[in-house]
Amino acid sequence: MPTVRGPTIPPRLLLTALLALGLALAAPGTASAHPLLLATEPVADSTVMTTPRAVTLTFAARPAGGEVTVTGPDGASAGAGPVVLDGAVLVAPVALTTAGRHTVTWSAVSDDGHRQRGVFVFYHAPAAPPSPLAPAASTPTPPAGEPARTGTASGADDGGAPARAVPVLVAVGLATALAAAFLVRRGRR
Ligand SMILES: [Cu+2]
Repeated sequence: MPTVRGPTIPPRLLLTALLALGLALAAPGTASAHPLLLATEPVADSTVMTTPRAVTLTFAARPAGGEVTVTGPDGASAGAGPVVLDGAVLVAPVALTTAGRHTVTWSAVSDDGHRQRGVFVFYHAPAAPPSPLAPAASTPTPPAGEPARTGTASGADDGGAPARAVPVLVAVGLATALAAAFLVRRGRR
């Protein structure tokens, strides 16, 4: 009766097949390590009324390196310093002196050496023409001796301090609750 033997799969063969499937699914994981661009600031195709000091590109994972060039409507570079990698964010300092269409050309390198490239534009439409004599009132002047930081970097730092206080409060609350429970138990004996 050959039909009885047909559907019976040896457990060892099934295990081997499952392992092979697992390996096949795990293999493309290297492709997902490529830095995926999540967001940019300014947003692509947007119009900015302010005068940003940097163009930032946020990736899903920290790239091994990257390059960003920003050019103004006249084709001249709007770069104002070396591009730095801040975690998974590429920060390109800029000095926007001309209103109009700006082009951001970027590339990012993943750990395996593969390079991804992209281009996007944004439009600079300042409410008032930028003047070096009238600094923006909203921009605090860093104290002398402290290096100036980019908007994104300082924003992340500012948000970090209160967030760190929360686990401490939770820990104190838990310790108090445990001590109270312990005292109640002892009191009942
Ligand atoms: Cu790759």
